[in-house]
Formats: sequence, C-alpha cells, structure tokens
Amino acid sequence: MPSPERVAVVTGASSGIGEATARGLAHEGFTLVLGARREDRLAAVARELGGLAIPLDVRDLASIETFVRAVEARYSQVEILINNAGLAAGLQPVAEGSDDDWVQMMETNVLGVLRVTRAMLPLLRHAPRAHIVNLGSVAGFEVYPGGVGYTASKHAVRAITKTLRLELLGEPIRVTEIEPGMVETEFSLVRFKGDQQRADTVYQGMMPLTGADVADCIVWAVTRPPHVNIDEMVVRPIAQATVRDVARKA
Ligand code: NDP
Ligand code: 8X3
Repeated sequence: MPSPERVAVVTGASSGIGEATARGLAHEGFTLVLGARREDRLAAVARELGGLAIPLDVRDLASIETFVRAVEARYSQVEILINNAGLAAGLQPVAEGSDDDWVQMMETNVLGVLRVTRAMLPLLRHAPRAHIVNLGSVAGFEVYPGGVGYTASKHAVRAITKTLRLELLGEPIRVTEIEPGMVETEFSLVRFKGDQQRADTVYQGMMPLTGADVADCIVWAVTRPPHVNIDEMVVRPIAQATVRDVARKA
C-alpha cells in the first residue's frame, strides 16, 4: 500500500524514461503524481500504477502553477521530484538553426526545470527529507555537430543541478543528475518530428539503453540512505563510448 507521506512527482511521465521511472518508484511504494501534456497517455500510466495524473506543460508558467496547486491540494509535502520532461528538436548546424527548435528546447529543458523546481521547493521543504533528480545527458558535457540547441540546454541542466546543490547545502534535500547516453524511447522520433525511419537509424546495429535501464539508476539513487547523495551518474550502452563513437554491427 503506498504511503501518502512519500510522494514522488515525475514530469514527462507519459513515455520513455519518465514512464519507466514512475513504474520503478511505484514498485518502491511511492505515491505518484505524474505530469505531461498528452493527457490520455498520462492517465493510462497513472491508472496502471495507481497515481495521480495532472496535465503539465513545463513551457507554460501558468500550467506549472496550476500543477503545483493541484499537488498542494492533495499532499502537504513531496519527497521526490524527477525533472524528466525534456526533448531535442532538430539536428541542424548553427548556420541553419531553427529559432522555433532552439526556443522549444530552451523553454522545455532549461526554463522548465528551473520553474518546476522553484514552484515545487516549498513542498519539498515540507518533507523531512527530499530529493531532486534532474535528467541531464551525456550532451551536458559533450557536443556534436547539429546538436547545439540540445547540448547547450543539457549543459545548462548541469549548471542548474550544481547550483541547486550549493544553494540547498545544509538542508535535507539531495540533488542528483542522471546523464544517459543513447536510450531508445520516443526521443529520436520527437527530434525528427515524427520521421520513424530516421529515428530508427539512430539505434541501427547497436543495442541502446531502455527507459527501464535509466529508471533503475534513478530508483537506485533515490533509495540510498538519506545521508548519501549520488551527485551524478553517467550511463551509456556498452556500444557507446562518446556521443560520436558508437560500435554498430552491419
Ligand atoms: P520521450 O520523448 O520518450 O519522453 C519525453 C517526455 O517529456 C514525455 O513524457 C513528454 O510528454 C515530456 N515532455 C516534453 N515536453 C514537455 C512539456 N513541454 N511539458 C511537459 N512534459 C513534456 O523521451 P525520453 O524519455 O528519452 O526523455 C526523457 C528525458 O531524458 C529528457 O529530458 C531527455 O532529454 C533525457 N535524455 C534522453 C536520452 C535519450 O537518448 N532518449 C538520453 C539522455 C537524456 P508529453 O509529450 O506528453 O508532454
Ligand atoms: C540524448 C543523447 O547523444 O542524442 O540526451 O544527445 S544524445
């Protein structure tokens, strides 16, 4: 039976790593609050896992505020915040970069994490111990041609994570960044705007991580004893050494 005192909020829980993390946290007995834009998908996950689904667009401040008010109406404290909602849009060099793509990535991956964290902090501070987990990426410390909007946004997530760890020092709030390499989710389909064939080529001839592989790392980090802070965790498929070095079979 989930304890109402141990609430975990997962943004971007309608697919991929967020959905898998929600599943892992439910298994550990956390009470789930799940946010994302695709309400039908989110409701299905919440129904299956017994959590609360609340529509959330992390690009929209009013949506974040409504989301947090809905959490507050139900729970007095939140123990875990998983800042997972995020995306890549496009793969163009700077010279051909799309403003819309850059704005979408910055608003989602950077401002979204900042605004959700700011809005959730009072509830996290009400918990006897809390934990913020940010989904960074190997793109937070590596770069590749065409990836600038995404890599810049994930470099920013790294800065946000480190800043939070300094600002929350002395409080019982842990701060962790998970930095995955290639994970086969809807990530590439979103990046290539629905082009399934192009998305499939990203993982051709190699075995990528799954959302569940990354969720395992997240669940492990949040279930360490409260005095143990996993600062960051880099996790890649064995076939990937860097963002650009991937061993593929013909
Ligand atoms: P998915 O596309 O499968 O999932 C992304 C999730 O983010 C969806 O649930 C989506 O929900 C949500 N989301 C996107 N935009 C918004 C928004 N504006 N408001 C609320 N929710 C939003 O991809 P992944 O599971 O792979 O991605 C999850 C995180 O992991 C991202 O931060 C990504 O950058 C990171 N990551 C992914 C890697 C990979 O290779 N897949 C590697 C390293 C990091 P909805 O569309 O319903 O709103
Ligand atoms: C996703 C990994 O290599 O596509 O965060 O940037 S990569």
